[in-house]
Amino acid sequence: MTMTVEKTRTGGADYDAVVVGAGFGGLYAVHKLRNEQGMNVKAYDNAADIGGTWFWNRYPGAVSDTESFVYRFSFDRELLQRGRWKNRYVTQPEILAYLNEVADHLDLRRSYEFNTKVSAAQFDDATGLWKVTTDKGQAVTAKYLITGLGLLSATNLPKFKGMDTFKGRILHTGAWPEGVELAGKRVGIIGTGSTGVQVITATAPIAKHLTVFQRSAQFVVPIGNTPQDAETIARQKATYDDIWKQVKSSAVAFGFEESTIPAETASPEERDRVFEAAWQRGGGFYFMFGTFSDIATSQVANDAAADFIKRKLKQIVKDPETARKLTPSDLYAKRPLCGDDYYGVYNRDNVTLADVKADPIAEFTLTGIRLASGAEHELDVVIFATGFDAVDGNYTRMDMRGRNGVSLRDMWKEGPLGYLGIMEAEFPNLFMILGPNGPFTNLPPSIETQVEWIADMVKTMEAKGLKTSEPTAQARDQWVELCRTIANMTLFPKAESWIFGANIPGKKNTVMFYLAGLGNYRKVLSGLSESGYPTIIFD
Ligand code: N01
Repeated sequence: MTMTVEKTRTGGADYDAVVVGAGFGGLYAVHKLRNEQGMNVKAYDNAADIGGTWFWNRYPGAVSDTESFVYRFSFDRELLQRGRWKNRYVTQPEILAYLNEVADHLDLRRSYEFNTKVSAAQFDDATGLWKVTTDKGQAVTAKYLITGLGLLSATNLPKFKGMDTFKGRILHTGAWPEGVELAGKRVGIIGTGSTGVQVITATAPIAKHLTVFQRSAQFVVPIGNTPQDAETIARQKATYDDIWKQVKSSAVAFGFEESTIPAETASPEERDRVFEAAWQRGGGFYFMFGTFSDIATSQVANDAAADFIKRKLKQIVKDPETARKLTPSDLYAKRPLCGDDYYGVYNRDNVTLADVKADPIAEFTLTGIRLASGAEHELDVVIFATGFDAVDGNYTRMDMRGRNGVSLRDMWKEGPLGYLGIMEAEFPNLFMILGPNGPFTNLPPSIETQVEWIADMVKTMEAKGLKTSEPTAQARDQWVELCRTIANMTLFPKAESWIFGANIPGKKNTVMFYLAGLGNYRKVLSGLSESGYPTIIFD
């Protein structure tokens, strides 16, 4: 790619667009606006380099539980054909290397200022520009503000008494430093979500002793990770056009055909046959969406899937008391989890399971963790796999102000709103990538969908000489209501998880996703652009 220096075309502005984030979303936005539309783009990331989520989440065992062939961008044929991966699931170092390769291939790095956090963004009614302020005290103006802040990047670090006096090391999986050595150490892990499952299975074989502090027992199926042979990869590369067509018209975009057969109508023997095949195949989303079509919507189907997993757990875990603690008591309706022999980990002599729902963490001592019962666990390292203030957490931690100084934090205090997961009323020319009420899928295909729609709208505005765009409050409210209605057709709101903000004390439990799938979401977006954006106010 030849080096060019773009000139700002927006009168009175420092840049045409500011992009925040150097993950999948931000990188693609810089490419679309700068490389394809010739805009002068300034980009920031708080991290020291490219990668977003995959820069920070370097914990042992970090892997994407989406299969390697669809955990990447689809838009660049050359990059697709160059793609390298060893296993069915792509690891964090591989993803980070891939995103760096994308950045170099598309010459994106030169637009970025790293180690720079955007602390505030304010829309100026008089100039129609955004003023973006960083933690280094810089302030720049731009017509468009594109935020690729990540769905899961504001870390949730619960506070426990005595944490500051603990003599060992405290780490959060979402801000993992270089050079951590867990081998031979007494390690405690708090949290058993997707991250917990990965870090637990990776740590158990190397730690001197591992204590898992489990608050909620989880349904975990095998991931089925295997080396991927050259023939399979060649076949995937040769059929990418068909693969992406299928992915983008599917619901969860994981690269498998979702089932259309309800478990409700299947016999118990047939259900078990299908669940067993899925167990052998591996994959969390596959187990929930590839087996039967109604696991997430029918209590009968959900119970059948849950019972199957519970039976497996009982067969695998040798100690009946540990098996009892590991058995979930709620329904199977959180983000589906998968792991590499997760339940088998608890058969190891060097692993202890502490049920901190029954016996909560009372405090950190100088040398470990004491539970309410008085039981003490001596530890050298405590790993918090306690998740994130998801979806809106990154937005509300920033000071964002739209028309007439309206604060996003105030607007979203009863739960985030947002139109299409992309825009917000009274916040002109703000385009969020994976903002609230967007699709719940394998993320790269949803990110591409959103960035392409944003770039199209920007192109239309530039061609017509328009200054601002924002959704009507009515369209936004209707979208939020639609997301609620769809969510209530599923069993997901009945389980307590970050998907509804239930993991953060004090956070209002609310719908934050459009759960009707990527295919339907893409139809909504294309319908809007083809009909001239009837729900958007342009100025
Ligand atoms: O976070 P989580 P995560 N005391 O919120 C527990 C994506 N992801 O980082 O269930 C004790 O799911 C909490 O307990 P409970 C993926 O979308 C993707 O694991 O609230 N425990 C729970 O067990 C995923 O869903 C990949 O009762 C406390 C855990 O901590 C999302 O990230 C890999 C506690 C948090 O689980 C988030 O997953 C990894 C407390 N005070 C993650 N507070 C891929 O493979 C919380 N917990 C692509």
